[in-house]
Amino acid sequence: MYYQPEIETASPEKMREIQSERLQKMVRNCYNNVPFYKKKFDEMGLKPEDIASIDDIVKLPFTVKQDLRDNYPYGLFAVGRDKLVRIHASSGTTGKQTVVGYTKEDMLHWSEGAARAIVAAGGTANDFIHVSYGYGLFTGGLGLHYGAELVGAINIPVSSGNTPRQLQIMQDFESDILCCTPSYAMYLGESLREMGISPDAIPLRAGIFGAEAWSENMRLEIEKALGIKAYDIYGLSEIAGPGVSYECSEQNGMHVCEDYFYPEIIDPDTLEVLPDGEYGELVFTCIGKEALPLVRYRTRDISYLVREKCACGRTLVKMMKPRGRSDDMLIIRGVNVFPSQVEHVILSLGMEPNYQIIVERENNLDTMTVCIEMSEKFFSDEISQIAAVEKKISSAMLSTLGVGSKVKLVEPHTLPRSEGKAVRVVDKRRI
Ligand code: DLL
Repeated sequence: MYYQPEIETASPEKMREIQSERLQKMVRNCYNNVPFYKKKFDEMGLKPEDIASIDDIVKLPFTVKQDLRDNYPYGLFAVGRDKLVRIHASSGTTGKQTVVGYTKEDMLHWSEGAARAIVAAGGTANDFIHVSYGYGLFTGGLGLHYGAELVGAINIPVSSGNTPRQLQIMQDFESDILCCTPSYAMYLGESLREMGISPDAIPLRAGIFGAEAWSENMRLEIEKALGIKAYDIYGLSEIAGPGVSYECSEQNGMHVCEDYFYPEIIDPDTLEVLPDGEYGELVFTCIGKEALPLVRYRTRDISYLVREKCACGRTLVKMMKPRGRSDDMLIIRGVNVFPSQVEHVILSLGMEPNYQIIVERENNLDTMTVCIEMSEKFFSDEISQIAAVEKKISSAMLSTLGVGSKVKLVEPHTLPRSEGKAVRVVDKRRI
């Protein structure tokens, strides 16, 4: 039920002790080995000795993605080549990619996070773990891969792509737990249905899905399409990779591996730390990391923290499903819109989660068009009512988002499918 009960169910006092000790060590590492941090601390008149416990974290400066870009590729590393054992990088749709590095110890801690996630999703040493996250510089594939091996489970490193082959392997190799993005899980479910295979015919029992924001409704769709329990997993390459936090049997918020990755929620404008339960920007400090010890890294992800003992028995603080990223947030005629809100409306009206949001500017005015794919059934049964359904979705969208949008129902299989992270927004204003 737990992978490391001594940590996952530790008392708050014990956890603070671990965090305080690790933070002090980390700050010394930053000061002595990363010129970028030494300069920052000196400018603030801050010495490593000023950090005596985890409460002193608020004295430390923030780090942002641009700092990694400015110091590309290895400028923020605290160790030399002799201690590094692995490099990963984030795809980086804008600007340079972000390069991250790990020592042997870092690899172990990251793998422990992924192992905790697998066990929390019900995985055991007897399970076949089907890893369909991409392998390579992206942390998804290799993150779950090492996690599965640490659990002692049987890892099937399929990587992404070739959907019919994925389904064949799932059936023939008896995969128990599937690991991929939620949008790819949905696509696998859709392909099963098209091939006339019942979800009961595949042995899968659970899935560990993350790397992008997904709604509760999407969880229900996936669970139905694949006949499994769907668990969320969160992570980012700058901090480690998948397994920074993970869901348990309660499927309600992700336990943060706070012994390695200390979370805070801040107001992105004032940079003040917000109390538990309030939405804000998630910030992590890599208190257990040697190679890339980032201090108060601003993730841009919008979430909130819950610090109650969970029914699963874990005491680790929970972060609730990220609502999206502050940089994914669209501002449509002055109104803030998250793609996840659009997804919520679409799914709550019984449509399938194949949609794309297109934002344009006409005569200096923002316009938002939501293209939603019809299911085969809908397409044949209700073709005469398309205009009425579009109107219904559009008015639901207006009342939820507070801004008008055009809704366009499109034919089945006309929107692009993704084997990794889905592209939900096409913002032509920036092109
Ligand atoms: O996506 C690591 C990962 C791989 C996580 C596999 C989970 C599973 P990056 O490519 O660096 O790393 O992207 C990190 O993805 O800041 C979030 O915006 C988003 N993200 C990751 N997991 C979730 C999740 C990997 N469960 C960025 N829910 C993060 C919402 C997520 N967003």
